[in-house]
Amino acid sequence: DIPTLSSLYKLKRLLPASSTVSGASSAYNDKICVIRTDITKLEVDAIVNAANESLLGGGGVDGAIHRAAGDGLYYECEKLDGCKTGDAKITNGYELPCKKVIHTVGPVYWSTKKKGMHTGLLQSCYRRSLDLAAENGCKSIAFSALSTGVYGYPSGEAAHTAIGEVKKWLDTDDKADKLDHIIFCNFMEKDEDAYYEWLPKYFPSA
Ligand code: AR6
Repeated sequence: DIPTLSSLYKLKRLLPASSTVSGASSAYNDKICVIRTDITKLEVDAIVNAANESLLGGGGVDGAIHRAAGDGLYYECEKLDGCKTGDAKITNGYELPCKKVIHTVGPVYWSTKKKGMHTGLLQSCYRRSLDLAAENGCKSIAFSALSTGVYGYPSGEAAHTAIGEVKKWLDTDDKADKLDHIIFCNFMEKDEDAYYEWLPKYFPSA
C-alpha cells in the first residue's frame, strides 16, 4: 500500500517553520498521520507524554517534555497526585509550543504481560488520552510511542495496539468528530517502521 500524501500540507501547518516533515511522512484519511520528529517541537493542541505514575518527570520523552516545558509543568504535575497505569491526566503546555500535555502511564511490558494485562492497559492509555483531548477542546493530538522505550513494549505490538484502539475510538466514541488530527509521533526508525506496517491495515489509503 502506498500511503496518500494528500494532507501533508495540513500537517506542515501544525509544525514550526523550522522543522521538516520528511518525504516518508504520510497522512491517512486526512486525520491520521505518522511522523518522526521531536514531539516537543509540535504546535498541536495536545501532545501525549509517556509518563510514570508519579507524573514528576523521568527520562526519555518524559524528560524531554519537562525540560522543554520548564518548571511550570512540574509544579502543576505536583498537584495531580500521580496517575495510575492506563489512566491519563491533562496539564497546560507552559513553554512548549503545544497548548496542553496529556500525561499517560503506559504498562511496563514484561510485568504486565505476565498477568495478561499489557494490551488492555495500553489500549486504555490511548482511549483515555483521546477522551481528555476531546473533552478539553483539543482538535489535534500527537502521541509519542507509549511504553516502547524504557517500559520495553515491542514496537510492532505497540503500534498494532495503538492504531487499533484509535480506530475503535474514532468508530465508536461520541466525541470522535471533535478531533481533526491524530498524529503518531515516533522518534526511532524501528517504531516508525511498525506504524507503516500497521496503519494501512486499519486506515487504508484514500
Ligand atoms: N519525541 C518523541 N518521542 C521520543 C522523544 C522525543 N523527544 N524522546 C524519546 N521518544 P520512553 P516509556 C520516544 O522511554 O517506554 C520515562 O523515564 C522513544 O524513542 O520515553 O513509556 C518515564 O518517566 C520511545 O519510542 O517511555 C517513565 O518512567 C517512546 O518515546 C518511563 O520512561 C517512549 O519511550 C516510561 O517508559
